[in-house]
Amino acid sequence: MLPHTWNAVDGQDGGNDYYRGTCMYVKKFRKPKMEADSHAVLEFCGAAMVAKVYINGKEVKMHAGGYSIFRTDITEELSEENILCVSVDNSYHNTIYPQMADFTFYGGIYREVNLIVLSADHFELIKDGTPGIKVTPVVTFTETGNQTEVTCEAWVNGSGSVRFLVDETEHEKIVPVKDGYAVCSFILMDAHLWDGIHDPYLYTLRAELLTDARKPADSLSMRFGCRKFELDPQEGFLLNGRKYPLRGVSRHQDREGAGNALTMEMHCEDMALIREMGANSIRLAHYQHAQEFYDLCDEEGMIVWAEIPFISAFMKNGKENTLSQMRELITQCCHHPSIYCWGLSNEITAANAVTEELIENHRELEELCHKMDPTRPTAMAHISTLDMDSQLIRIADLGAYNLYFGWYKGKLTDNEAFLDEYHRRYPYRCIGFSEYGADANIQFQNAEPEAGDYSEGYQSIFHEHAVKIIMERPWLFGTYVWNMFDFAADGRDEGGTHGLNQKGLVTFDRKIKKDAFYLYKAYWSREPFVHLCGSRYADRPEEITEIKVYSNQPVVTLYVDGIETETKKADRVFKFQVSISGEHKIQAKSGNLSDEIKIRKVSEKNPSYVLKKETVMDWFERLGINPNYYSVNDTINNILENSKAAAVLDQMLGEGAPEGNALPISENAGLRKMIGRMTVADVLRRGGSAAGSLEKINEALQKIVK
Ligand code: ADA
Repeated sequence: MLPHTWNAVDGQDGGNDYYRGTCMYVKKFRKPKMEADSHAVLEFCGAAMVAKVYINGKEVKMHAGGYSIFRTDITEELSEENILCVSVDNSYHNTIYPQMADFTFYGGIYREVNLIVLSADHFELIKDGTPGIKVTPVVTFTETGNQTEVTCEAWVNGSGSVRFLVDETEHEKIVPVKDGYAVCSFILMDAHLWDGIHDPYLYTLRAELLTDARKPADSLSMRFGCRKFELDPQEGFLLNGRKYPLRGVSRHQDREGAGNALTMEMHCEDMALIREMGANSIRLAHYQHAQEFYDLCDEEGMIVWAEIPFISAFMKNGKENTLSQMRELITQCCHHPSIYCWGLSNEITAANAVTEELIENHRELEELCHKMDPTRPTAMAHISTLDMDSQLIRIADLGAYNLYFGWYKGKLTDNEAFLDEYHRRYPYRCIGFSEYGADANIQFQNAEPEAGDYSEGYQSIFHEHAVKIIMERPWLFGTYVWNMFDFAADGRDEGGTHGLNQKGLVTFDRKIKKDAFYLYKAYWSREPFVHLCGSRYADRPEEITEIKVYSNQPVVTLYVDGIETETKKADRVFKFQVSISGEHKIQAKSGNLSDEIKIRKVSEKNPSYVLKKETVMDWFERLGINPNYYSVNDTINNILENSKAAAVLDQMLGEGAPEGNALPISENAGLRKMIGRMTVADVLRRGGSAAGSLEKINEALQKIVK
């Protein structure tokens, strides 16, 4: 049954051991009803990563890239009864992206497959998965309104002419097909603008292929929106001439139990949650998402950063694949009014240095984007370790940094210090904050949250800081919480769970909104609400506990056991100190809005609220580990603080590293983010290493005093 992935379970349970290989999908089908000269085209909306399509034993198509649409004409191969075989392979390839990244590379035919029957003359659908037509509106503001030029293009196999209609009858033109191509443009005076989340108005273009026959030989339609995006280093983002800072979230497409094989309901649920929070922009990371989701962004007025999976580790043989994935992304998505930029790469220097080849790859991508789409800028998301002066940064039109100060390392205020420094040095360049966030497992609760405890409370503190510094910096053209949803990264094993990146504001199953979700809602949404934080922090050992409320109302009153206790005026974050003894009902009210939680005073910390650190494997326990010396029970981060111990790690973990992962771990920021908080023992066990290497490395570490 499609859509399907074979990694819905093993890609989400940790261990970095999910099946990466080839599977074969087989289906028998009868030849569809078709005229003698008509065509049958097979459409795949997503097969990860490499697909080979066979009809009746003959290979008809090979496609490399797990996230884009591809089609193939199978007319010639069809018999009355047919066997379709598709081999899909998500194993390691040093030519296809992604290969190293912090998410699971699910394998399978995980989006729809369709069989399309076309007349002899038809719109082109094969090249780079083109939709056959293209529409490009360019808005120019006049003194009284706007004048919008809408260019309509069509690619045709066959001859005749194309009738283009905007919204059925109002604007109509018929143009002859010349060399398989037809183009025309319309001028819309005072077009109804597509205006972000406030008024995402969409027009529809219809194209009909006219031949001698009475009815059109083929017809297609496509929605479009008329809007003007501008980016300015000082003003930030402008929509239709007015300042419109992009404040949003990143989204990975997968979810618990389903992997990347999604239903329309799931896409809609994701969008509804993002809308509820009040975001106006989404970074669709780190690859091309389903057309259904870009459509939802168009409909809901979300402004979108679209990108290809050129990520983490540069592969010298991967250039062709970056170019083909970008060609497909732009060809298949450029009509979406929601998209404002094409993302060339993400943290591409996480595992390697900036080399000439890397620069050249980016230059070619940049050129391709501008050639294919002169209307949109390109963007790159950099890792914090990339030098602000690097020539790599100058390649894309928009620069942006993924910063995690206050989570992986450093302190919260390092984030704004970094961004301010960049803005000071390069006031003429646009800068965005492409990722920031902290992991939170809703199980972990305490009164004094701190970085690294994976508590829901620390995630809230992290974002309270982040949202504030973002508000104060309107020149940041776009900012993106990493991530809207928890997502699978099978290589992770941390934070009290396996295989999960828990930086989501909403859990992997979309069922629980973490407290930080409501913080953003308080800043961004106009829907009045009050939210009491800490509903999952029920057992509290402290005598005086902090009760925190997030709200977009100016005044909040607190009730303890039904008794009015305190009224506070504050800006979105309201903090109350409450003495507790026994069980309490806490209520927060503002006008007729209210929320309620139950807490109780306990004598000791509830142990299930605290992340348990895994320690030694039993045979080491028996051998005895000297705690004054480094051992495999130390975390990678701790070990890297000591140069001698770091050298041991670099040498031992470096053996057998895959291609691209060229830097030793001490310099490999990407890898360090993934495994820095894990112990060496955990990393080796999870990687399936033999016990021998664990012993060998432990022996070497035990010689280095702490
Ligand atoms: C990087 C990367 C993301 C993400 C993040 C994290 O910034 O771009 O894919 O996983 O790290 O959570 O560490």
